[in-house]
Amino acid sequence: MKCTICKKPAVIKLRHANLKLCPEHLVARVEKVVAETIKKFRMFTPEERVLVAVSGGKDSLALWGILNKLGYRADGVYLDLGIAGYSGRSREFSEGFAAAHGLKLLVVRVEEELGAGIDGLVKVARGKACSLCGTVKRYLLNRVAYEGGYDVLLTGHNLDDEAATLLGNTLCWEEGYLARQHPVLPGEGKLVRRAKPLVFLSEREVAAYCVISGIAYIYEECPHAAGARSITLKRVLNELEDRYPGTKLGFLRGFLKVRERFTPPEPVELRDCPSCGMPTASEGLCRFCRLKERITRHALRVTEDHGAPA
Ligand code: Q46
Ligand code: ZN
Ligand code: ZN
Repeated sequence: MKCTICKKPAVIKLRHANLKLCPEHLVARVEKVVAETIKKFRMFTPEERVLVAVSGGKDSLALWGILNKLGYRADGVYLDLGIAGYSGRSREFSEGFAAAHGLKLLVVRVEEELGAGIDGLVKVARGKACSLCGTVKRYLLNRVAYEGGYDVLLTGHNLDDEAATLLGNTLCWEEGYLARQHPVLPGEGKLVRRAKPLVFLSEREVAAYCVISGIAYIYEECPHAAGARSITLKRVLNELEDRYPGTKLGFLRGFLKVRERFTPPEPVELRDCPSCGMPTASEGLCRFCRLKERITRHALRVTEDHGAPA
């Protein structure tokens, strides 16, 4: 197999792009796609302060590395979620990458902010682990970005992630979620702009980029991911992609074209949470503060039970 561009030995075949690429041209393609996506969707400018949500996985570390190479001013933020057998390792990879590249990494421990990590939270709160974790991550990442004065918060969602989310939202006709699915969401008040510069790159391309560039990342999946709906959606899309190359890219690109025809839902009025001051659509406490309260109440009950005379 030869590289479509230079005819040297190719290491990857990208059927959806009709390309076979050598290491050098794979790296060049990935960086070019990211640079073009940032410009096309006006995600941010070189003058703006960028914060990358870093998980220790291939996508976020590749993204951080690429931004650095492209000359953007990007710091990282790592949320230590408190997930046994996963958080410690993912933190090591994140800190290792930051140290090796001389980059600034903010580390936030969920347990310190919430009173418990995700493993503790799932024991006391109703809801699935990933849904609770999603609430905590969205809240803390936004708050860190806002308090740090960053212009934009980036996540490493790739094409496979985006296509799976889109399929999930389409199957249930989740109009609100569909209206908000876009490579860049503008900021407003205390909600910081969010963007996903890897959405047009497949998981395979990003993994190959990391291997070629010598980026060490965590291979293990979060233990809570087992059985998640997103994994089934990805498997279905992979089967389609195998048979009809370009399915995922066409699905996402087509959606972004027709999305403009959808009527956006009425904007939700946001208020400041009376406890933390961050924006919320609820009348009272924001969802994060409600979870925090639940954990505090649970901890108090446990202390009282243990402290009560027999
Ligand atoms: S970290 Fe959190 Fe993911 Fe683990 S609990 Fe689910 S959402 S799977 S990306
Ligand atoms: Zn080549
Ligand atoms: Zn709050």
